[in-house]
Amino acid sequence: MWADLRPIGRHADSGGYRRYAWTGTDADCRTWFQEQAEARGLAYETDRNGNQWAWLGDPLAGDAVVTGSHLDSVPDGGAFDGPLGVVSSFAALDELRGRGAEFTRPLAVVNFGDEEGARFGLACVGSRLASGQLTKEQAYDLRDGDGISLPQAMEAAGYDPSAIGADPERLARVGAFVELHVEQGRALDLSGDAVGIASAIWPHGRWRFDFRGEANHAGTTRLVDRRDPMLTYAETVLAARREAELAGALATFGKISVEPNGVNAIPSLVRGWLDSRAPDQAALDTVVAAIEQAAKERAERDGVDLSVVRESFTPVIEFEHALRDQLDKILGGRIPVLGTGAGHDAGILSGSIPTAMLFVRNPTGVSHSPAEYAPEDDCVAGVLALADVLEGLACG
Ligand code: HGY
Ligand code: MN
Ligand code: MN
Repeated sequence: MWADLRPIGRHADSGGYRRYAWTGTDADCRTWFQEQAEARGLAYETDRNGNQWAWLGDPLAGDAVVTGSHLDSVPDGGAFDGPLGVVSSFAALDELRGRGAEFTRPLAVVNFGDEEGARFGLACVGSRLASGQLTKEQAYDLRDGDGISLPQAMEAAGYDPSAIGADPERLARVGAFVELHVEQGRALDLSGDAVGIASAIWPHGRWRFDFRGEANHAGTTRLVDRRDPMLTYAETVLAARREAELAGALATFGKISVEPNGVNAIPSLVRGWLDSRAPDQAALDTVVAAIEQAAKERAERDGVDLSVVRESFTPVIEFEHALRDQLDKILGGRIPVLGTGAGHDAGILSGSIPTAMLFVRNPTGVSHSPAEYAPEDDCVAGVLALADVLEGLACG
């Protein structure tokens, strides 16, 4: 399975993955998922929001145990973030069949669409739509960098965008959703464990800062006459680091767009995207407000107009204790329980259905990078732990 998926969307130069929502690469990932489902005799379907489901047993029984993750990536992302959860779900099913497990509840493997939000800027679109946290109207307003709207992209990929929206009937089928994911940090490496259980997800969001100045000639405009938005942007990035340290939070400006983006032209517009996360809402509010304030003050000094728009936000997620403790019990109570700053579909869905997460050790902690890696024996440990959990939940 892993070898079949590996080449899809991998960029030869960087070795990173470019699997963006509703592109040809996304279609290839979806074909891979459908083939894996059908090869196992699972009933395959795509829901109104483009999430893929592979069912064993009666989906309408109402207490299905569902596992899976996402296949899309950030720009030049790693091979494991998302795919490890989907591959491990099919492999865990194979393991359970090998054990001769008798299922007393339906089982499903799911691929949630557009988890990373790399193309349209909003994280977890598939699960947000299904759970009603993103309305059809809001989704219709999403645009990619070329101005293509989400519905246009879906249509071009052969999907009917008019049907997107909350899907309570589908979520009512799910009794529990367990997502296995490569850890995006080093807690398991430091504790010496191959597998961990998630406790919570930090509150986190994405804000777009627009710095509007005045385009001008780099070679003839006196410094005092400039309204250069690049200066304001630069000061804001440095302020983000200072304020994050002060607040015990995280702040990253990882994406920028410049107009006209010419070497010899003072920009008219600089757009910078802030990703900020913190252990609690108060710290997150403090750090973002402080960064906005620093940007405002510098913008006044530079004669630059500033606007800030929050494009994506996920409040703190505390995974349901009953299901988390069930996983802990099934796995023998020896598995560490750890928090994370990374967002996941299991987090988005936790308000609608019981959800839980298993993490697999990432020895370097590196993620959202071609260098992301998890050793095979740890991945196998993850599959076996997931198989134990699914057996404990669906074969009881
Ligand atoms: O950004 C995140 O936390 C996740 O990878 N979508
Ligand atoms: Mn990710
Ligand atoms: Mn992920």
